[in-house]
This record gives sequence, C-alpha cells and structure tokens, in this order.
Amino acid sequence: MSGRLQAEEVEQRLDRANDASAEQLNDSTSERTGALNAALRDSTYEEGAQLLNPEDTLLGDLFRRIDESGDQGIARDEVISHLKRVGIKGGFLGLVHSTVADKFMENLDLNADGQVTMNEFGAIAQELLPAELFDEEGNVKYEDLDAFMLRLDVDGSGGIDYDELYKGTKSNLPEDQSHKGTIADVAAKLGLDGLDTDASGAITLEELQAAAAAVAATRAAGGG
Ligand SMILES: [Ca+2]
Ligand SMILES: [Ca+2]
Ligand SMILES: [Ca+2]
Repeated sequence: MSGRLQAEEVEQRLDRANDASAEQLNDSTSERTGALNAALRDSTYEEGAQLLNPEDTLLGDLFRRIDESGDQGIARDEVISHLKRVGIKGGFLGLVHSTVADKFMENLDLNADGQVTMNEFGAIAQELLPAELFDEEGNVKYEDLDAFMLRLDVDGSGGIDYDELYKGTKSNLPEDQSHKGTIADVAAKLGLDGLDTDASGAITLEELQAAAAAVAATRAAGGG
C-alpha cells in the first residue's frame, strides 16, 4: 500500500486546485468546480473520494436547496415544494407531485423515518447521470461524457437546454411507457435544476464534468 504517498499526492493536487480557485476574483461554483475537475481528471477513484466531499458538491447544494427548513433532513412536503419551485405542475389532484414525492421517499428514505438525510440522499447520484458514463471502478469516462454532451446538444449551442433534455429523455423511454410526456418533463426540470449549477438555462460540458466527479466521489464514499 502506498497510501501515505497517495495521500500526499492528493493533497498537492488539492492545493493546486485551491490555489487556482483562490486566483479567481469571483469564486463562483463553476470556477471552483473547473479547478477541481482538472485535479480530479488525474485522480483515481479513491483519490477522487478524498478530493471531493459529497457535501461540498452540487449534491450538497441540491440537498440544502430541497431542505428548506434546514434541519438536515428532507421531508415529503419539502420534496413537493421543490417540485413546485422547479416548475413541475401537480396535474390532476396533484397526482404528479404526490407520485414523485412518494417515489423519492420510497427510494431514498432507507430507514423509513420520514426524513432523507444527506447520507441517504447520496443514492440519488445514481440517477443524475447514466451508469455507462462510469467504468467498473467507478471512474468517470470523460470521452463518453463528451459523446453524451454531443448527442443531447442537438443544436450545437454548447449547452443542453430544457427542450433537448426533454426530447432526449422521452426518446429513451420504453415504447409502451405511459405518461411519457409527464415523465420527460419531470426528469428534464429536475435534471436541469440539479445539473445547471449556474442557472444559465442549459447544462454545459463543465457542469456535466462536475456532476460526474460528484457522482464518482459519492459512490466512492459509499453513498450509492
Ligand atoms: Ca427539512
Ligand atoms: Ca431517513
Ligand atoms: Ca443546446
């Protein structure tokens, strides 16, 4: 085991990433993640886990946004407020909201105490990006990420917007799936909210890379 050496190397990389972000006048999330990405690109799966604490990534940001009450737990009614906030319509008798919120709690509230904690929330990492973007060790396959971007960015604008995400999701649903439009709308709105970290209205390659790094780190930390 070269654990010691590895840890030192990781620290140096992290220092470089921190230096790079300190130089930025505007310490925005995208600038920070850009520097982190550069460091992560050279890292293995385990090193990545040390570089990135899931709570410091877009997953942590997303968690804190959904946890409106700030009590470190997401309750079912906070999920519904979040769905409304990102513009998802409730549908007949609010069925869309209640169905999505039920699924959210069912899938993530592992100890069924009515609260999804940050630890439990880590499992959502699996749903943010397709599994084929990662190799068996959980490393991000950056070339595939580029291809994924090209495939979804139909108009070549350099960003994946709502329409592109909606159509991409819809065309991937099984032929006999019912309510395709609703499912694609929910997925596109939640996907955009989760991945478009600077809220520009489209997901850029840098944002995809940051998301993939966060997913890899969450997996390495055992969150999914
Ligand atoms: Ca809460
Ligand atoms: Ca729980
Ligand atoms: Ca586009």
